[in-house]
Amino acid sequence: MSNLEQVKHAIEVRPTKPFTDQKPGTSGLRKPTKTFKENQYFENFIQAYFDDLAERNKDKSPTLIVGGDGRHFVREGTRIIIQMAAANNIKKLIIARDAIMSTPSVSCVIRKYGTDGGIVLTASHNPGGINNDYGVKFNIANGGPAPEAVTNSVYDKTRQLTNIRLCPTLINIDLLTLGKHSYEIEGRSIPFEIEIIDSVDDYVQLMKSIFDFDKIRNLLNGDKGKFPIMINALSGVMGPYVLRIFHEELNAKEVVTVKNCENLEDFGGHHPDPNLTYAHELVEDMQNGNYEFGAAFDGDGDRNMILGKGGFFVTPCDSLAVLAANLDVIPYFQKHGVFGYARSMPTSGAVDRVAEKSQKLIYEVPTGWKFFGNLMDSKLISICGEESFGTGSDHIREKDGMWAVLSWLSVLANIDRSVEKILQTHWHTYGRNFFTRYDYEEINGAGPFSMMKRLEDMCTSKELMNKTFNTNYGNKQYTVKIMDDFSYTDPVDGSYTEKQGIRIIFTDGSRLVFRLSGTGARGATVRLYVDSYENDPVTYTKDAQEMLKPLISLALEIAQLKDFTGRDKPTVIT
Ligand code: VG1
Ligand code: CO
Repeated sequence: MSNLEQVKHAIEVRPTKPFTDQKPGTSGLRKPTKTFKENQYFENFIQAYFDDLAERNKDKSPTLIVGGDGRHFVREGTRIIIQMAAANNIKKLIIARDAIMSTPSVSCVIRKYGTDGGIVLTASHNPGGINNDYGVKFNIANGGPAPEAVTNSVYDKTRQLTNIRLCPTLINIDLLTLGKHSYEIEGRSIPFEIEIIDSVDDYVQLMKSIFDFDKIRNLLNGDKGKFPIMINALSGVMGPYVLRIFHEELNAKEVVTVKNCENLEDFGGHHPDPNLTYAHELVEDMQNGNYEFGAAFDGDGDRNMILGKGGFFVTPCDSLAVLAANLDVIPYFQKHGVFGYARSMPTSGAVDRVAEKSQKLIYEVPTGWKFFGNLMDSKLISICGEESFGTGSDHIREKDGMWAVLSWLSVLANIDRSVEKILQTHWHTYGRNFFTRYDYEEINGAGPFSMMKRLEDMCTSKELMNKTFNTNYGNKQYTVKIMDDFSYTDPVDGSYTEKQGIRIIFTDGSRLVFRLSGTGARGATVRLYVDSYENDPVTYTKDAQEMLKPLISLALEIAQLKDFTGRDKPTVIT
């Protein structure tokens, strides 16, 4: 279905004032929703992106994907992008039905349709609604988040912007009906095209080409009996994907209980971050022991949390390691082979053990999925992950919550029907990395910055080198081997990124990491990461918080965290 309107739409050049604070963080630009809606803040950022895109595509009119996680202002934002794209020489926009598309799905369709990139309207795990957060993320032609060279260049443009360009008469576009439309724009030699697609279809097709759906169906309700599971979408974007895959494709309505699968503009008040604190509903549901497996996703569907029976928690670091060790049960990897692995710097070294044993390469990159793209494009890695509940592979260039869940179900179908047993076996083979993350969210004032500055100075002065700390826990002692501010040189394009977090590495291999979050929209969030390796099997059943107590107290002491932040306990413990 294609229709060419006969009216010509005029381009308006509207004056605007530049903003100084449109610097994208770890994953796009995130601000309070109200900030985006006021004073053409959103329009300015989009215009700067189009200006940058024009510079990169001198001989070409780009085609882009547009979609968002359904939060407040995603649909309106999409309509603004339509008006602006038409006036900025964009050839075509491919838009998800109702403008709703998960982040992994955007990556999937950028690659499938071979477009020049995409715009994702999401603040991901940040809460949504008029009183919460909004965000904009740009993806490039490989389907992944724009690298810093691009986001820095867009940022430069935001600070010089004087005009925005739009076609104000391009209104009432039907975003609900699949089809193609074409519009004549004054002063343009080619028409402007819009195509509305069903992104769930494209994504499901990709999943069916990766996994053995028959085997997963058989796990859930087959010859070995029923395997009840619980999936909670936290009212984010994943609802339609969950219902389609579990209830339709896998035909497992009877054994797959779903919650919060209706996508709501304020996520039903949920903080759509799948961790033990914000997804406590899933934790409680699992604790009743009726489900063998549980999973939750974040607002835009790229994160996942995996739980076993009784609420047994799989840390994202272990999830990455277990999947890395068992990729050969998944048809996609049987066909394409497994290259190396990668993790973000704060992620525990569990996957490193798997790499060592299987003699594969392992890369350590700064926090943020954009750093994995080059490694995947160059076939250096097949799977990668972050401690922040992100796991993914080279099937796309974003982390992928549903992919992680289907990977886990594949492992459960092939290796052992118990999540906990899979972990125990894994630890007995590789040893166990105990890991925790403490988040101190939304701190006002300069404290967190002063704290980080002091830690940076301690790296420079090397004052902690070889220093031994006694702790109040038995006779546990730690001696500092390395203290530095993490930097990274991309092995593919040589790009250099610095100041990515303070690391303190002790002689026994334990690590402390301190970072400031780059995704918060108000105040500063301090993250403390603790990682410690044990290979004595009596420890494997121990509680991570108990095991890590000496290191945590040492971290708080070294950083003088309470003095700088005024907080005596974290907002979230993972
Ligand atoms: C956080 C996580 C990081 C993740 C990023 C985007 O960043 O730590 O691992 O890649 O969020 O995830 P920061 O800078 O706040 O620590 V998502 O799902 O919110 O796009
Ligand atoms: Co996300």
